Amino acid sequence: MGHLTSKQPEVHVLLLGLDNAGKSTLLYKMKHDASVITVPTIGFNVEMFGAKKNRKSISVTMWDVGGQAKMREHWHDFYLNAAAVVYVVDSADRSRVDEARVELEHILRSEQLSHRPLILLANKQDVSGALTVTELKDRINMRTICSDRDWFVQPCSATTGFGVQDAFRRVVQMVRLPSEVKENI
Ligand code: G3D
Ligand code: MG
Repeated sequence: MGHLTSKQPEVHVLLLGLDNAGKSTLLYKMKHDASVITVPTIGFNVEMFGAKKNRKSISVTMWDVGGQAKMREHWHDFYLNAAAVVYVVDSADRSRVDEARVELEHILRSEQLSHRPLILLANKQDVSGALTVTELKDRINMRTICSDRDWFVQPCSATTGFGVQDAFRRVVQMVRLPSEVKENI
């Protein structure tokens, strides 16, 4: 459904990742520059942002779909219109990196998301002992699993705000507007 009053291009971005990765904290930090107390997301959170891309105003809608196992089966419902995927990883939880990788591989196999850019957020960098971007890139095997798309790994901390605006700027830079996608069909 378009907004009849506005010609502003709209893009939808998926914020995915395991439960407890920090997706909801990140969404609210991006939107309000505020730390909010999050509760495990049942269903989804959604926020709209204004941004500039190629000197045009665009609107970016970010969907934070609950990460618990029982919600993951609904992720594909949100894939259809997604212009990019932001995948959030808890860099401080070494015990779940493999689980995060397997889930990401599963997401990337989705037909609807083929060639969509992937921005991997190495979250919780404020925690001492967190995996660095380089370590995470290796553990997640980014070069191989993202060989067919644009990708970028951004370190951040959703609680302190470190890297959060950079992450948003990167998303805006990497998404393709609906008009650009059509031209390439
Ligand atoms: P989710 O939406 O991906 O499931 P949440 O994750 O945003 O609900 O965050 C899960 C927990 O991780 C929260 O802690 C939240 O405060 C914490 N968290 C999120 N991002 C960061 C970060 O960058 N650094 C640190 N240290 N913690 C973070 P609680 O204790 O409320 O469960
Ligand atoms: Mg949540």
